[in-house]
Amino acid sequence: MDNKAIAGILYETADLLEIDAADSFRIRSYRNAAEAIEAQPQQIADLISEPKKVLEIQGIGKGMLLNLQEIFKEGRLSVHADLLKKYRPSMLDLLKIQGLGPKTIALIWSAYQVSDLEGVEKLAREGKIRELPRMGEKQEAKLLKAIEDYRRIGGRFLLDTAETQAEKIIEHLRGFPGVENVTPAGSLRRGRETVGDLDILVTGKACCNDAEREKLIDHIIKLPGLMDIIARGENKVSFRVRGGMQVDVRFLAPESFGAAMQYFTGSKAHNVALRQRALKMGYTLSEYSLARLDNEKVVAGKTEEDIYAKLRLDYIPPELRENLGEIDAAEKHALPVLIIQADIQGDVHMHTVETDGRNTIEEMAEAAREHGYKYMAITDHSKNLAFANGLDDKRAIEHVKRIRGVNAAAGGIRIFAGIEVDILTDGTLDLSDSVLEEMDLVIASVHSHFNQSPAEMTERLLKAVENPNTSIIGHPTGRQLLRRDAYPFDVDAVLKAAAQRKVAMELNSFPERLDLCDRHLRLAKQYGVKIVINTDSHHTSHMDKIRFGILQARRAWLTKEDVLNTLPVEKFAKATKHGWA
Ligand code: DGT
Ligand code: CA
Ligand code: CA
Ligand code: ZN
Repeated sequence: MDNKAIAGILYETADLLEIDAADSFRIRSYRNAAEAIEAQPQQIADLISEPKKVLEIQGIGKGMLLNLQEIFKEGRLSVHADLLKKYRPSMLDLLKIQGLGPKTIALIWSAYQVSDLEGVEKLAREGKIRELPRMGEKQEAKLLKAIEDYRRIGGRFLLDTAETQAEKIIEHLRGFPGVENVTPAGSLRRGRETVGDLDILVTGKACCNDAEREKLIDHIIKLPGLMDIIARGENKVSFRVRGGMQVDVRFLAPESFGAAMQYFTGSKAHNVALRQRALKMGYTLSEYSLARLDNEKVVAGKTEEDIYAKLRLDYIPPELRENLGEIDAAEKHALPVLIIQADIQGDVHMHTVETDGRNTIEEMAEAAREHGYKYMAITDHSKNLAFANGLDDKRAIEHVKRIRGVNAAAGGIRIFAGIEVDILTDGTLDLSDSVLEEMDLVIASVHSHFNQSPAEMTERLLKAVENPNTSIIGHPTGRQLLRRDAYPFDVDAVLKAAAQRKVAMELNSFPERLDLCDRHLRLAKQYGVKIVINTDSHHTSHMDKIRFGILQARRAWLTKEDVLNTLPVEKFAKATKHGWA
């Protein structure tokens, strides 16, 4: 069992304990342990024989160790299994509904013995939810809206979930006789912020011969975590894995690999436009090849590069294939030189144990150095975020001193002393001006009262942009993918103001956020607003997530020049403190 699976059991146990109205301390201990295990670079499976090492992990005490030992010995956790027997697994789905907490779920269960989505929806439509204690018509209507939202976004997955699943499949097929290449295509390859189903392409000798292909499919369906087979055909097998994701695996002959990559990478809109272009030029483009219309002679198919070249286009990176002008630009040799991860010189949004991070300044600095960064910034929370132990003026100043101390001792990396300060409801910032002035870098973020009117939220953000101490607006729209929509506000107005004041917008790389999104990033570029790509790391292991941000930046046609943290250290320092040149 891997760390993610263990964390999954512990998270579920915490949720079920909450429905069970257990002691809050106990609930938290499960959640803390789950978080710690999720963030642990080493597999617990490798450590479990040495209890001492497991106990060294912050957030795991003696009681939790016993639980972990039970998981490895029995393959299950009895607390978890008992709770699932007492309640219903469907309650865990209900918890995903925005605003439906464990207490309400428990209440609905005890009043109506209903525990599933359809059942709760029916109760709400019949006006039975409003009759429960502390509920009313308003809460009932909200619940119906939340169920609708859940249905709308349901069935899609975060980019990192899809990537992990793709890697598992690639790993499973590595070294299988007759398999040469296993490559993700579809929305994952395009780096879309969420993925519907996973498209995997396989080439090699094993794909070209019926008997061998059957053996290959027999092997594929032994994939750990495979739940059920949806379709098994000659050229394709489709199945569902634990967690609900559908996977389409296709088998291809090497001579048509490029054509298939092109076709199955999509997007559909890009493919349609490309096919029309091919027809106009006297070709037909399919998943097998690019061929002449008159004599069916194949002119390209082995590689994508050949296909684009034959269509007299520069190679179009997958992230741009959305039919948003890329074909025109490729024809005119006007595609942008997209930013790459190696352009990033520093990650400037991260938290430490001083607030809700899991590592120290030194540990974060070490990790940043390992990433090859020339600089970084520690930006812990401010006091408005009480549950994160946010800093007040006094602690913020002390923290700055500590950061400067570590910076002075650190070799090879510059550590900026920063803050992620809350933007309060009226647009003022959560710390005194004099304290903010002391900072090398100020990220201003909204973390509360997301339900203000669009006009109020616009005012709030404009005021934060106008504040002379603000360098960057953090995760500017507040969305959480598959969970919470962006708070509505006038994006154009805020971007215009930011361009004028030279306040940068963050691209937060956390797969749950990816905020700004690709569309808004492109808009920001049009307005002349610079972007800073950050991870918002709360643990050293989170710094890797920068790649998801890079993908979105590329989807937005951003180049190195559009992103401030590609600048060398001194230029970056100046740009954040005094505005870019
Ligand atoms: P998703 O799965 O919703 O995140 O998005 P995609 O883009 O991965 O879409 P998907 O899985 O339906 O198909 C993968 C690519 O294959 C798609 O971008 C274009 C191509 N494709 C698949 N099926 C069709 C089809 O029936 N017609 C056309 N024109 N293209 C298709
Ligand atoms: Ca797909
Ligand atoms: Ca598909
Ligand atoms: Zn934040």
